Amino acid sequence: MVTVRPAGLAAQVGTQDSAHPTLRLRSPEFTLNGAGNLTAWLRGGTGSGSLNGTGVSALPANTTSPGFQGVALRNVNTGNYLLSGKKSSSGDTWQQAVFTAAELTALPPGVYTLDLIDAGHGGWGWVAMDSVSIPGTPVSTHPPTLKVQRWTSNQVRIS
Ligand SMILES: [Ca+2]
Repeated sequence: MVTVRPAGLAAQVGTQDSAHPTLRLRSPEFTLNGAGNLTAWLRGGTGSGSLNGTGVSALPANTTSPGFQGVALRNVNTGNYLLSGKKSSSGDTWQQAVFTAAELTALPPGVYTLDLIDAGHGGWGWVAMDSVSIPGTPVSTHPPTLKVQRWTSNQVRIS
């Protein structure tokens, strides 16, 4: 089990719906171990679309309105997102994104990361994440660290 909490991408109060470079927060690498569902609590907007089958390199450099806002499971070997999840309704209420054990079992073996992605702006153009549970085994034995891949100083907060 890999547990990463809490973490989120959020802008300064009053600017959270503004356009920005696409933001990506990446978990440590892990292999899936079949120990249940992968879950992540999300808050904010639904954004739009799905990243299933999308290459990481195909992510837009900058946000669109709407754009994808949620989590996606990245196969490190191929560089493709195989599953993605987002909220079903925009708002301050926390909702859980779930990749079921059955969905995870159907994936090719390999090394994965879970990415939180904010590629959207406009109304409810922000997303936050908390209490992530990954049925996986860390690739590294070092304590996990969180890395923000792209950011500008006033648009990311990790707390
Ligand atoms: Ca945003």
